[in-house]
Amino acid sequence: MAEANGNTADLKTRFLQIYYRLKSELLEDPAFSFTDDARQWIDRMLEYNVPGGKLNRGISVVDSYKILKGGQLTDDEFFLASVLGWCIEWLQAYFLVLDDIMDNSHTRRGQPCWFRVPKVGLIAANDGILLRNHVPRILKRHFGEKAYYVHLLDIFNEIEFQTASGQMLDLITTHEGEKDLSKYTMLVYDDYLDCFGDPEFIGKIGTDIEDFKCSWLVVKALEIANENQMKILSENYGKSDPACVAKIKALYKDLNLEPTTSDIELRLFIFFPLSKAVFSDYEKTSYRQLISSIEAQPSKAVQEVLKSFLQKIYKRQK
Ligand code: DMA
Ligand code: MG
Ligand code: MG
Ligand code: MG
Repeated sequence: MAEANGNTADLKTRFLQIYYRLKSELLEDPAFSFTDDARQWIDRMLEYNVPGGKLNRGISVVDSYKILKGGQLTDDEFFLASVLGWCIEWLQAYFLVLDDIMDNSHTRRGQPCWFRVPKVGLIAANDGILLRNHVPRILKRHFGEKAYYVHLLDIFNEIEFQTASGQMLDLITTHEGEKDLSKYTMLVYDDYLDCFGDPEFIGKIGTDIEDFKCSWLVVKALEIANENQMKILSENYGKSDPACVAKIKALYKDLNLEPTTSDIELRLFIFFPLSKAVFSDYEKTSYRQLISSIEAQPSKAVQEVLKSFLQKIYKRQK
């Protein structure tokens, strides 16, 4: 019963050890006789794409299981929860490898995107498919005999469908925006850190402005811009020229769309809520709304799981 009673660093180390076991199992998969070159390729591809993120998603599975069980996990329970957590990390790696190709991105998790690595290129598209196919192989090996096996397969299919549909919306919406920027409304926006996140810290260089993405920032800017600012938006949004990108970022700052992060600003915000902290205001209101819908959940344990997710992402900087 010597489960992860230790600190967060221990938990992460134990979680990572399970990744190495899963990787070796895949490299030795009896269903396919890999050549040494193939094995090396997969090994390098997995190392490059799977374990290098924050691991929030994967570790959340372990944390949630602990909350729902209401106590510490046995070694077996910890192992199975971690395997499932790694399946989510594998799925995320699959989405990211393909997303970076589609978004023409430069860096991810502090290194060049996989498709930008010499001799990888569009082989990355097949690597993405392989990553996705590793998930059911891992599930079959570790959960194949469980009564709930089919439910696990089903939920991964559901998540993939939802995400791919979301990706499609994100991608085809840019065609609409190119035709008419006013089509970008609050019903269709996405991302914030892409523009104001520090690339050193978030491990990736944002490309939403260049890619004509319908982000929260451009939607809000369209809502509050004056005629002159509107002209700047329509002339510079969606262009890869760094000078155009800089003009958009400067405009966002003029419109007070940058977050207020210092204590002083936050205190000012509390006393003068009408100050122009547009994003921070929005972030706070959303947080309160989420907390009240979580508290409307009948199960206390489910409330706790959802709150632990929210704590991980509220005021996130990466
Ligand atoms: C899509 O969003 C990401 C996934 C994994 C569905 P995005 O392109 O904004 O992500 P990122 O900013 O990390 O490239
Ligand atoms: Mg992207
Ligand atoms: Mg994307
Ligand atoms: Mg993004």
